[in-house]
Amino acid sequence: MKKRVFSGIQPTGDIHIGNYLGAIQHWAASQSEFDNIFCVVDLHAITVPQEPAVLKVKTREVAGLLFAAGIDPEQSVIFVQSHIEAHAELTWILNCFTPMGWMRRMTQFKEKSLKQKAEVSVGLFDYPVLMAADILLYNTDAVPVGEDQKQHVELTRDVAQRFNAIYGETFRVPAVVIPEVGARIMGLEDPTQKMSKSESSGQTIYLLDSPDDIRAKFMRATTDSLREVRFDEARPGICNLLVIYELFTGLGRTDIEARFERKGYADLKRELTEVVVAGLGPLQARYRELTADPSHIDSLLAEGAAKIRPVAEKTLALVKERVGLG
Ligand code: ATP
Ligand code: LTN
Repeated sequence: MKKRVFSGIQPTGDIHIGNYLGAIQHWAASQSEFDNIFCVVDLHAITVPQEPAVLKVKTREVAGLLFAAGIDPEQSVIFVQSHIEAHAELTWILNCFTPMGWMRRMTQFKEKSLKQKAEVSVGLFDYPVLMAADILLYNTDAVPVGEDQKQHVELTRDVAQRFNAIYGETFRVPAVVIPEVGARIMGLEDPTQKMSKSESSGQTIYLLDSPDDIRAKFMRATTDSLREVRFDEARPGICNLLVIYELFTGLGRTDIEARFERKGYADLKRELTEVVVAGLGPLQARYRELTADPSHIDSLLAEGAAKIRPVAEKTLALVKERVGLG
């Protein structure tokens, strides 16, 4: 039996190379080894205000980009979270088994709620429990995510163990899988902040950016006043550009440093632009093909949900039985 992998991505804003290098690329590369489920988490998206029409469009766009990045519907399931009601229902049940003290420690909530101030919703606070429900419904073994989601997967493990301790073995306890390189791609203007969908466009290279946009953003990227092109974590700007170069070329670090030995930052930025434009080109072309018929993505998503709904319903039925509901 193959191990079950589950991961999710929010249909908010535009997907960027941080999402790609930290998560999506790994999901696509290891597909044949695992039994994979990838979820477009629209219920997570509404934890902050969303324009309804935009949310619908973005949900299809994100799904299209996952297929374009090489996720094969024959090998992996891609579905939309709100298409399977069990996610919301299990969240409620898990809420009743999650201590407030655990939730108050979640750093992403603290950061995001600072930006939102008084408007911050109960849903944003509860976001990690919804994520736990996503993962636990499918008997997940491994959750491949970027660094920022590690704490949420750890909470999922704690909730599963607590529930199992009270009611007996019910949930499989998942492992978090973080890539060694690229787990935290930084912003281009401010390389001390992670590249993020919710930041300004100059910080971020989007998967659907044109070659001109990519060039302009890399050329403006913040570096430092030194000259040497080296992987040095004390120099976050140049180090981040080099990590992106490393991941798009697959070259080793010593080879990369040797290549830029007698060159400057402008050369690195030029070559980086070339490899990223070339790397994203085929993905962008596949995305255009896939979305030429707008109903195509919808039918793949409906098939995905139909295929795995029984797994979610079975877990939910077991949980309700254990708790004494119904
Ligand atoms: P937002 O900034 O709006 O919270 P996001 O850019 O973090 O969104 P998500 O949909 O939350 O995007 O994340 C999808 C996947 O991409 C997750 O596994 C997440 O850990 C990963 N990821 C997000 N940003 C980065 C980054 N800068 N570097 C590496 N991985 C990332
Ligand atoms: N919270 C995650 C997205 C997400 C997820 C999941 C990831 C929702 N449910 C389950 C892994 C497993 C994020 O913002 N990146």
